[in-house]
Amino acid sequence: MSPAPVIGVAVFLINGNTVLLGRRRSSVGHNTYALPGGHLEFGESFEECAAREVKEETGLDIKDIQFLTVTNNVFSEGAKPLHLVAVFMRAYLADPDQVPQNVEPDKCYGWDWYDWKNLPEPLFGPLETMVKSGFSPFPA
Ligand code: IPR
Ligand code: MG
Repeated sequence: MSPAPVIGVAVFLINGNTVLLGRRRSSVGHNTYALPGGHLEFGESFEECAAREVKEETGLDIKDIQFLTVTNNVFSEGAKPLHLVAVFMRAYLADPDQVPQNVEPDKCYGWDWYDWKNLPEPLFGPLETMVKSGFSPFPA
């Protein structure tokens, strides 16, 4: 039987013209650059999940958390099929002087700020799809 779809909340944490990305150590999307985020827990709002995941993964506190869009991602190839509903949020640093920490080094090689016009490669699949479609997380 196919596994149930999973819901992931990903956060475009915006700092000037840059966004925060980390290279994944996890098996899904291994070595790709991804936004902070993770699985939605029972009863959580998207905003609560965004704040919790960013804190758990980077130690950062965020503010002005807003829903941007949702994408439906089915990876049927490979040993472990995955259906990921990716909920994309936007947020800002609560304290602009706060520096990201690699709180979960088993899951990520480290966090850094990347210019939106000069993103690293390869990007995590769902993020790459959005970037290629011309999506921008910055306010119009
Ligand atoms: P966690 O919850 O460990 O941060 O999960 P994630 O970063 O692997 O993201 C969840 C979506 C997955 C299935 C790509
Ligand atoms: Mg995560």
